[in-house]
Amino acid sequence: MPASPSPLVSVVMGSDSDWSVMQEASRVLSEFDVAHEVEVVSAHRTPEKMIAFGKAAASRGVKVIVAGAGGAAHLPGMLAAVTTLPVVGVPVPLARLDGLDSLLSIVQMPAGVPVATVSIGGARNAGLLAVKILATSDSALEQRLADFAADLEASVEQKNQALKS
Ligand code: RP5
Repeated sequence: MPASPSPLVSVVMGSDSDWSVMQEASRVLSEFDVAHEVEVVSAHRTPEKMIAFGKAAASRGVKVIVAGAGGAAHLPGMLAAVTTLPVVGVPVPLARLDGLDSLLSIVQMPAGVPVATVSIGGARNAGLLAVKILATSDSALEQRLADFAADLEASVEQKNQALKS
């Protein structure tokens, strides 16, 4: 079996229970054929793994981290604190508080330690943002994003026409 290419994006989450949301990030990365990895890393339950993972990511060739967590969602921010890589945070909605707690935990970072936070449950956009970051230095990926945007536009017009017919 050929070795899989080394991952350019790390999709990480605080618990396996976040996967139902975070799989959308992985899915869109696959749609764009972006090599990525998926890992459960918890800021609270596996803090030492989380620090080691964040510190090693850049040297392993990872370019963007997409990190999702719910509740007291400290994972994206803590990873951002120990890496120079851009971190995209996904607030995962839990049964209580509808994800507002997750959003506020991720978005309200202190100056100097940014996390690019997407909407509650917005893992697909998080993956797309990672693709866009990679596309700044990859013209083939940039073209695929342009085609994707054109398809999106066409699909809106198609639905508009269907509505009228
Ligand atoms: C967070 O706690 C995880 O990101 C998850 O969203 C939440 C609940 O985890 P489980 O109790 O379902 O494992 O750290």
